[in-house]
Amino acid sequence: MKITEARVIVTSPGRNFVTLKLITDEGVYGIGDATLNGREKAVVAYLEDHVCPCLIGKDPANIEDIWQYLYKGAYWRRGPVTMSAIAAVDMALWDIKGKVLNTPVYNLLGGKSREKIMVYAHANGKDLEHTVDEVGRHLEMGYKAVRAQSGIPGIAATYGVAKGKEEYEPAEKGLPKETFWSTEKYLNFLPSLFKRLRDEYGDDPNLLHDCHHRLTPIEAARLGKDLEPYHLFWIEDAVTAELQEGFRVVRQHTTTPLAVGEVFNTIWDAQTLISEQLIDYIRTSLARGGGISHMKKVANFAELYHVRTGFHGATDLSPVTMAAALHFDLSVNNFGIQEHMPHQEILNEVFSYNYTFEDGFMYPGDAPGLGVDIDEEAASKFPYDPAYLPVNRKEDGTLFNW
Ligand code: EZ4
Ligand code: CO
Repeated sequence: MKITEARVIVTSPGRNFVTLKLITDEGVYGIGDATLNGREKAVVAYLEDHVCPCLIGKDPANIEDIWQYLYKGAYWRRGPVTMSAIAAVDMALWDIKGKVLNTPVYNLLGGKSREKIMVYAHANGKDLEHTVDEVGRHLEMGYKAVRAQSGIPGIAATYGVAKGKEEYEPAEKGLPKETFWSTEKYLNFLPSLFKRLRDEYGDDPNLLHDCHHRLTPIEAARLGKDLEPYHLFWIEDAVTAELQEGFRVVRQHTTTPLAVGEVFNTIWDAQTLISEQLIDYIRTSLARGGGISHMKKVANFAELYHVRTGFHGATDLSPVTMAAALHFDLSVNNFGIQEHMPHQEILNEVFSYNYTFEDGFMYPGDAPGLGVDIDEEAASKFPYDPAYLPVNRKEDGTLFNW
């Protein structure tokens, strides 16, 4: 079998997605997600100009060899653009292998390690009471785990809070929007939200929170300690992790579990974090971390150090990544939790998928391969719509982490 064509499909049903389709001489094809939020066209060019031509004529069965060819063969290693492109190729190859062998991808990854996959939902509100209501609404929908993000008194707009009734979508049309931030106001407010949530809903629900890279290690340590009475499932991205050793400070001070890694690209971004047991959950999605082949190695390495998976699953990850993640989550022993943000209804005009949600858990389905498809004709009706993630400043104007 040979790859005869590699097509990059850019479409915007509600938001932008980049999808790679690999077609073989036997008619079997596979698809992969190459969406890099706010930098989509860079991955399109990387794929079209530098990756697709090299794939023609290759045997799609040799997934590991093709992965290494694209990683080592480029000489220039790592980075979000390169690794997103490699991830898309890798997902498409696993999809093809599953279709050729007529079996779902989870079967190729060692089979089922569990029956169902716990997912967490996003609840957010403009203020504390609104957020409490939204958490309740998601618990009523059956979710066993809910992430709570709230508007903060004195801060005009913050990460994770939706403007209208739709799901939170940070990328906005036009040039990057600028928002303003106060760590002091945030740290003073947040424990009161989780106190109120425990008072209202008791000890059972798994509660999560995303700090979105806005704290220093010692600030994260304070937050972790303040939240200990409310036993969160995790705090996410408490600190940016370019300096992996920074997490030692957080870890020394708090028993609140720590999750990080949605912006990581390879194992080398997490090697110290994992081997020193500085985190509890690794969040790198298959789309950012070079696909199934590389993230399988990361998960297996993490397993040695009691670190579990908790993959990123926001709306900028397409149904292809969601499906691939569910196959992966079902198969690895050290699965922890999966993020789940439903896509907009209109996306269903372009993508079809087999995964399902029921009572707080998801299932990848048993279709051969990943069980996802893209309707290219429908996709062409939704042209690329440039959008950027916001830029964040402190109240005095200092450029800060968004
Ligand atoms: O800001 O996916 O946990 N989820 C997140 C997301 C990210 C977006 C960036 O593209 O942090 O909301
Ligand atoms: Co996050």
